[in-house]
Amino acid sequence: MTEAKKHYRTCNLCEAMCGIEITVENEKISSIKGDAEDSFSRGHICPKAIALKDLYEDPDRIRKPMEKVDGEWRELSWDEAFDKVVARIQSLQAKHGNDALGVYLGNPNVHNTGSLLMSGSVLRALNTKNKFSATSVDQLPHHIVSWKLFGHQLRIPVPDIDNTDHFLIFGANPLASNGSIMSVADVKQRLKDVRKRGKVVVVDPRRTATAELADAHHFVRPGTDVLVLLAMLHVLFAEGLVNTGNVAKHFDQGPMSLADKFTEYSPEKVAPITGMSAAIIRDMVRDFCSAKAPVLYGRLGVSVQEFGTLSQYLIMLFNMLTGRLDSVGGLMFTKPAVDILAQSGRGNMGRFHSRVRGLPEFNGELPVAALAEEITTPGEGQIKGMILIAGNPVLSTPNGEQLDRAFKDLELQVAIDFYINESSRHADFILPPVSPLEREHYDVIFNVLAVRDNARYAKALFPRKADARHDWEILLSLRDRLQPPKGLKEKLSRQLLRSAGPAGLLTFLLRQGPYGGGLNPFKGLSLGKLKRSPHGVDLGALKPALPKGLYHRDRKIHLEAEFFLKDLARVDSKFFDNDGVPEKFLLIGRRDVRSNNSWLHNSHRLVKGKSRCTALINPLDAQALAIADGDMVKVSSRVGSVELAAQLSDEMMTGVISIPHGWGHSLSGTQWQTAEAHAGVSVNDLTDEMHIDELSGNAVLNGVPVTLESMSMNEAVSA
Ligand SMILES: Nc1nc2c(c(=O)[nH]1)N[C@H]1C(S)=C(S)[C@@H](COP(=O)(O)OP(=O)(O)OC[C@H]3O[C@@H](n4cnc5c(=O)[nH]c(N)nc54)[C@H](O)[C@@H]3O)O[C@H]1N2
Ligand SMILES: Nc1nc2c(c(=O)[nH]1)N[C@H]1C(S)=C(S)[C@@H](COP(=O)(O)OP(=O)(O)OC[C@H]3O[C@@H](n4cnc5c(=O)[nH]c(N)nc54)[C@H](O)[C@@H]3O)O[C@H]1N2
Ligand code: SF4
Ligand SMILES: [Mo]
Repeated sequence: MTEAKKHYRTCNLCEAMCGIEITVENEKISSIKGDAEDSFSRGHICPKAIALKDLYEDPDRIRKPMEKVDGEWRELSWDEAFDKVVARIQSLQAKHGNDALGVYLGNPNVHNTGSLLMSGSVLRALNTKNKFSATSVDQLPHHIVSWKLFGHQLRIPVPDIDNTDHFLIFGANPLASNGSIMSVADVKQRLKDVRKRGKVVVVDPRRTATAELADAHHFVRPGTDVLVLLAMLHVLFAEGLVNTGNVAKHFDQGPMSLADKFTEYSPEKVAPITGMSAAIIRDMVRDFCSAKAPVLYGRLGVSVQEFGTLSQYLIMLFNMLTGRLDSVGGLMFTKPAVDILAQSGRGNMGRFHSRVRGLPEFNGELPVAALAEEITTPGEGQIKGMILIAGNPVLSTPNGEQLDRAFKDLELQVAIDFYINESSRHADFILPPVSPLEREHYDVIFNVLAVRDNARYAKALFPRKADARHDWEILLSLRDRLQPPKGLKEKLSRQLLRSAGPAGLLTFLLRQGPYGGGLNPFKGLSLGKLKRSPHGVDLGALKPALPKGLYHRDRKIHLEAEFFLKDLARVDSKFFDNDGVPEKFLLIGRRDVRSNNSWLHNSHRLVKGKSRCTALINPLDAQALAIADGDMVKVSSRVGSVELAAQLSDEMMTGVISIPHGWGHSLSGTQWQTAEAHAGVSVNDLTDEMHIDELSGNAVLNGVPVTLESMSMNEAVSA
């Protein structure tokens, strides 16, 4: 028996960036634990970290390139695969135009150092307008707000959780998600610490684990946060509570001029629609303003709703009007060791629009809610082929069933993924990268969003096998064939990039970054130093950064009231120009600590036990429809219906149903062996691709009108 070896790295599965300690004996992982000495996560992990071992060992994980021939998968060599894929892409684009090729980038790309640093060139080589990503089923509103206000789409301030004494949370459940646009490991303890200093208050249509831990929880009717936030701003102005503090001098125009925008939205007026009483709304604001270091934070529950962008703007405005931006304990900007903002576009919107529905691009990407129609609607620019890079849009984007049908008819589909999922099952080629433990890791993006500045780097635990490829190698190989180097100089520089790899780029980026030694290789934070610091380097608590931290040329915060508040017309027509609230149920999502979007469901330890894909319903609603706990119910929307078991709980607001996303693994042709028993249904067979946040094009995944019926009388189902 060989000696046990310890390996330290950051778990890349979610945004929390937990440090883990992996013990390897005889080439096998014998344990994965939280790294107690990690500079950021202090020993915290969740059950998913251990699934890194399952993922590495999973016999179902694809390890060789594959081509589908007459409906059967066959393996091929990398060179053969690259040649064939590129030939097919080129003939498709030659025949139908460049835009006939669509690209979808899924969430794991941002958790992958090599993909993040090296995917740009292949995307440019593909030269298509039809680029989509998980951004438009997620954080697009945050990018637009930061781009408009602070001048850079990635300049997103995060709650200073370690210093706030009053944490007001709208639409986030960090106890399940482990934090989002707030990279924070060990969030439970950190929230408990906030409570010791003051209060945690949660606004959510469901009494989640986070709400249970909080001092107060208020139900809100899904999709009506915008009204609550407008009323909160109304109270700020009406009760003379505006105090912009240190933020005041950074505005491009006086925010007091906005007062009259909110006069119409008194708490009394919005209360019946939102389900939150006027007294609660008023007290929430007064309480916030009487705390020493309060912060208002809104996340996914607020972003993916009909007024997601306006709501995120109002959240930012509220923080600014109470002096809580760039202030200790408030919303703070980070200072990451790799300054990826300097390397990326600041943002752009509406330079072109989607062909069929005319939805605006943001940062060169179109809203994914428009993907299916771009495939199915004939005409110039119609998408005829797709490349999926680490994504599963059939399960993760609205009206997934329609997209599934659209994918079937494509002339070409290529997936870069190590599983055959519900989307890549339609592929002609699958190019599988190595799994996370076989590559190096440095969190380029989530350090931009972390509650403490820190830097950690880990080499691959297992070197990649000779016949395996990293994501970045796959991307560069495609690019080299699509766009061969023009001369010797370019050939050499590409070879140099390949041999340097992500580590080479990181060496440069760290040196150029705010803690690096610049031209002096012996000074400052370097990759070498990180290699010698397996538990990472703490770079300190977040510090005020204005005005230098602003990206507008005038170094001012642009209020941009016109751009955002023009959407009030839509708010008024939705909520006030009709006969009140519709009768239907409203659907929301939910996350569980043992799931990760639509994948990791092949890890037995993460799916064992009772199925988690249930419809959570308030017992009063269930009673009215004669639904008992465990009964099969049918939930239907404009676009489709699903049948699943009901789970009754008063943690749900009445009139609201919750179904988790990422399930629905029952489709044939996939490789989810373990999940088969827990296939579940896809909630995105209910979400509606036509129901979007019109200001951004972001999908509406929360507050979807649905009907609910009992199926207990249906013998086919009860049998
Ligand atoms: N109804 C509803 N829908 C939602 C949400 C919701 O709350 N409700 N949430 C939305 C959100 S926030 C997101 S981010 C999206 C996520 O949606 P997607 O990004 O489309 O889907 P994932 O489930 O993350 O799919 C990840 C795929 O990437 C593969 N993968 C994992 N790691 C790697 C890697 O390193 N390289 C490669 N090449 N492949 C890899 C996995 O095998 C898997 O097939 O879902 C969205 N959909
Ligand atoms: N375990 C686990 N962790 C994850 C993921 C995962 O799938 N599983 N996914 C990762 C990803 S990609 C992301 S983006 C993050 C997301 O992380 P979070 O932003 O924390 O998202 P959720 O946990 O979905 O919490 C959203 C909350 O919003 C509530 N909500 C729904 N509709 C409304 C509404 O209209 N108004 C209000 N106020 N609240 C509403 C829901 O009930 C839910 O409690 O999580 C990440 N972490
Ligand atoms: S919380 Fe996220 S980063 Fe931490 S161990 Fe779990 S999945 Fe990994
Ligand atoms: Mo996400």
